[in-house]
Formats: sequence, C-alpha cells, structure tokens
Amino acid sequence: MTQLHGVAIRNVSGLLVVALALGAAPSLKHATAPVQITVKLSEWKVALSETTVPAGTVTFSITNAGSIPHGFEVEGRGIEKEIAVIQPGASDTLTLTLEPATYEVYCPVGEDSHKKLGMETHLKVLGARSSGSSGYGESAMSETHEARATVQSIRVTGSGPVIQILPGPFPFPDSAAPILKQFGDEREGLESQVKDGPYSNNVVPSAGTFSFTAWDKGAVRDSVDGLAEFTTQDGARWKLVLDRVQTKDVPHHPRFGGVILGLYYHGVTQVHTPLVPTINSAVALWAFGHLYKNDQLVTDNAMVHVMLLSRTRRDGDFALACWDCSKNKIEELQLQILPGPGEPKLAAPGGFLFLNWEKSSSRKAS
Ligand SMILES: [Cu+2]
Repeated sequence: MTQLHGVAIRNVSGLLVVALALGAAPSLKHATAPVQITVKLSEWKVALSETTVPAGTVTFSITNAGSIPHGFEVEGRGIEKEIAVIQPGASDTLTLTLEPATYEVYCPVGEDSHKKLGMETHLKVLGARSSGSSGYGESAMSETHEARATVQSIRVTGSGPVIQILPGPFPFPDSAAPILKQFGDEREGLESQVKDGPYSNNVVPSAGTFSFTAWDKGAVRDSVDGLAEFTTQDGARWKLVLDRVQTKDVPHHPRFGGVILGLYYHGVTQVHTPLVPTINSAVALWAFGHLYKNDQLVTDNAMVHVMLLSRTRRDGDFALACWDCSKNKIEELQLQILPGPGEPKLAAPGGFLFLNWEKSSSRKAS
C-alpha cells in the first residue's frame, strides 16, 4: 500500500515539475522544488527511491541499512562528492546541484570493493525540457548495455613452491578480534577458526599443478574451467575438476556472482573472513567441483574457493607474514576445498584441503 501511495505522489510531483519547467524561462530551469531521493545502503546494494530526476538541487537522504559501515558517492559531469562513512543504522544527507547527465552512485568503501560487489547504481538527471522520452535517455541506456556485455576473463597458472596448509591457530587474533565482533551469526564459526582454522602457520611441502580460466560475465553468467592435481602429506593423490561457479551469497561472504576480478578484501575490510590478512586479488571465485582421491570419486559437489592474491606467506617457512598484505605482489594462488553442503568432512587434517602455489601468474584469457 505504502509503495503504491509513494508512486502516485511521485507521478503527481513529476507532472508538476514538467508543467513548471515548460512555463519557465530557460535560465530558471533550476528553480524547481528540490528533489528528495531516499538512499538505502546494504550488503551489497545501493537502492535509490528515484533513478530519474529533473536537473537542479537534489537532496539524498542516506541510511545504512546494512551490518557494516558504508559510504556514498556521486560522480559524473565533473562532480565527485562523497559523505563520511556511515555506521550501520545511521543516516546522513548530501545535497548537490546536478546538471543533466547520468551519474554514477556508489559506495566507495574498500578501494571500490563494495562497488564491485554490487553497491553501484546510476542516477539519470534530465534537462527540464527533455523529460519524457528524449534521445538522451536512449543513448545512456545503450552505453550501459555495452558495458555489461564486456566479458572479462583471466587465465591463472600455479607455480613455485607448493604447500599444504594444515589446521592451526590464526597468527593475528588480536587484529582480527574487533572485526569478528561485527560478524553476527557467522561469528561463532569464525571464532573456532581463530583457534584451529585453515589460516595457520602449520604448513608442509606438497607437489602438484593447478591452472584455470575464469570469466566474469555479470551476476549469474560467470563461469570457470580448471584442473588441479596434487599430492598431500599423507601420500594421497587428489584431482579436482572445476565444474561451475557458486553464486549464493551469505551476508559477509558475497559469492560475487561466482567470479570477481580485482578485489580488495579480507582482513580489515569486513568482506569475507577477517582470518585471512588484508589482500588484493587478481581473481577470486567460488565454485563447485568434482573431487577424486586416488582416482576414486569423493564428491561431485566439492565447495571450492580460489584466489590469486597478494603474497601473504614468507619464503622459507611460509608462515603468514603480514596482517595487511595488500601492497605485496599478487602471486600467491590459493585453493581451498571443502565438502559439499551436508556432506561428511574430507579425509584430510581438519576435514579440508588447502594448498598454495606460491609464485603464480595470470594473463588475460580469450
Ligand atoms: Cu559499502
């Protein structure tokens, strides 16, 4: 009901704006009543109450309805304005005078990581005389189409020393603690991983190969193709055939539509677990795979997390070397394999497989 009511009011005020504009001299085109836009920020969306407004003064009333801090920025036509980061549950306003153009509206937190995770939308500001179906609107629309059609892809090859990471304590518990507090329902599971999780200094040498190609095609069409073959410290031979990407999100663990290129996350960022140092990644993905042990099928639903990321481990003993590793060279290739939903733990220490190829590389794929 409220929704319908809102639409009706908007239509009426929209008509009033057009009527005033037609009657006014061109120099008075900004003299219309200020436009109010309600903005709701959440993981991982920026929702605007209006996406097309007339030129002039626009006041954004911004609420952070999410569970982590977010920001708000409007960019376009020479304007680049942002508010201070707002805490969950808090609100702020931003008033701008906007000329006709299409503006990018997004959350700038985390070196644009939140933007890449979906916190981005557009606001179309129309000239007072060109409201309605002008050619302007159509050209803006086709631009958006072209941008979405661009497929990005990456080919990653694992090389250098291969290590298997065994369960153990996380080496930076004090740094992770304040961030863990904000993880709500996910906190309990993560706290047990602080004591005995996969992000430990307990590593053993391994051997094997891993390469894959990933395609970033938007929310639901991402795909992946790859093969890993390796031997664990118990002598078992494992083979993983990547099958398809996972897209289902949980609040702090966006699956990125499966594949994401160029993300700054983990650690201090509140995106994914803070039990991995803060890093940049060339590619990160979640996928399902077929897992074999000594040539026997273990599962067709292995849950796989892959990242080509900033180096986090030091040469020699491969201990985690930094809480913030985001400035390090991107060359560590991580492969984590967990059982499928509802399936028993894998026959490996801790019930998971976690391998790193320490000096890996990537190139653009075709
Ligand atoms: Cu944000």
